[in-house]
Amino acid sequence: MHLSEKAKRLIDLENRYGGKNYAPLEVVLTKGQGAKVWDVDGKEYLDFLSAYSAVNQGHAHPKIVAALTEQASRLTLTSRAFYNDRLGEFEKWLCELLGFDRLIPMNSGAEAVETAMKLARRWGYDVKKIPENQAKIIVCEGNFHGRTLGILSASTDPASRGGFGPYLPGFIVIPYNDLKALEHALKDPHVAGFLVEPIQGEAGVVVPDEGYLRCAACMCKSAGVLFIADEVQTGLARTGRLLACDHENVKPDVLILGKALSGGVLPVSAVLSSNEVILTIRPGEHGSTFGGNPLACAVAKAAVEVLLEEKLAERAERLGRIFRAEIEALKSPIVEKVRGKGLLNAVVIKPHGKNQKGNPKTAYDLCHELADHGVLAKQTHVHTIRFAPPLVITEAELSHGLSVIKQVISNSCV
Ligand code: IF1
Repeated sequence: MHLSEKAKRLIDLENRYGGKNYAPLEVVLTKGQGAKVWDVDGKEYLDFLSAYSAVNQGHAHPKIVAALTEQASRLTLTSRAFYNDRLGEFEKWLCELLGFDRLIPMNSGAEAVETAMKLARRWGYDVKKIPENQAKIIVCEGNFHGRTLGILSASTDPASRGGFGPYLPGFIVIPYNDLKALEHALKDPHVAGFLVEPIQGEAGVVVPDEGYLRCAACMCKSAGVLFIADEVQTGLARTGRLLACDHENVKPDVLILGKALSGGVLPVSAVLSSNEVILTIRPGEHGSTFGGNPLACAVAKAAVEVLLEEKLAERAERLGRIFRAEIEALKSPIVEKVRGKGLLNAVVIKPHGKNQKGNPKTAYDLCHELADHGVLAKQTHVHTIRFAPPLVITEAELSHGLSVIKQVISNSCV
């Protein structure tokens, strides 16, 4: 990839002064609009990552930006020491939309997951009467719920977890998409919750068998265990329904939202549940300076309204089918598999040919070639490329993106 002096300088700055906890593709972005982004040299790209599904509504959505600027000039933060005129209205609106009694607002996805874990434990002690310090949460192999110490204690990914011990106890790890394993784990009377992604994102967009979520929720109910859906990535229209759980008509006991809850404008997350669960945490027992701030509430309400007004779930469903069908129709010898739901898709690439270093080409090499040709996507693990454009992508843009992707795949085989 050719880099301008300006791009090089900016990359060098990050490399020199930032922590090295990321290894980004060498593209330096400066502007975005809808499904498009531009780099500092004016080159245009189609964004097929959407900041890991945070920008479902598209970059710089006028309605969300208007809500942001209007509210920013009036009142941004009060802390929860006082009431504000946006939080209650937002809570009522979102709870009624999604059918929950209450919510706790947080900022990042990880904080919302931590909140859900604390709620599960507290509910386990107060309501289920699990003996003190014995509560357990069931999680799945290959999970990704964020990067806090609590969450990485539940992780099975050596890169997320390794070298950060000691770990928090109280997790039972079972294989994903395995109801027998869940049935067995639920026999433990100290289990408070089952925390699960409706589709595993980081694991490579792993879609469970049809019926898995419905059966899992049902089994949790019989066992008196909270079914906790981490919809931070799958939620809010990405998979072709407002929630991925809606595909199976499952209503989680605890729902975790983040990312697209703000359309990628601010970190806004939330945990939604029943009175019975949420009210187990009392004043002073949980919170955050920024959680529920008026700016976040104004932005989040606008962001979710955009999803509904523009029917972005339906759009994701329709365009997702086109995406998968076109990649499958290529019948490329290097495409092992195409999977996903709505506009959360992954293409598994077989190692093939040789890259500049003389090694077989992988998803990583293809992501570089895609970027050269104006399509931004990100590999996950070695062999999988995730494709998740903003849901506002037009059919013409999708078809242009697909022609680039197909061309890069085809050229890469020879
Ligand atoms: C990074 C992956 C995506 C998530 C689910 C909670 C969180 C995430 C299901 C935490 C976050 C991110 C974080 C991002 C990479 C990314 C990711 F590849 F790691 F898996 F999206 F696919 N639950 N996912 O996917 O939310 O605290 O980050 O707001 O760079 O770590 P957060």
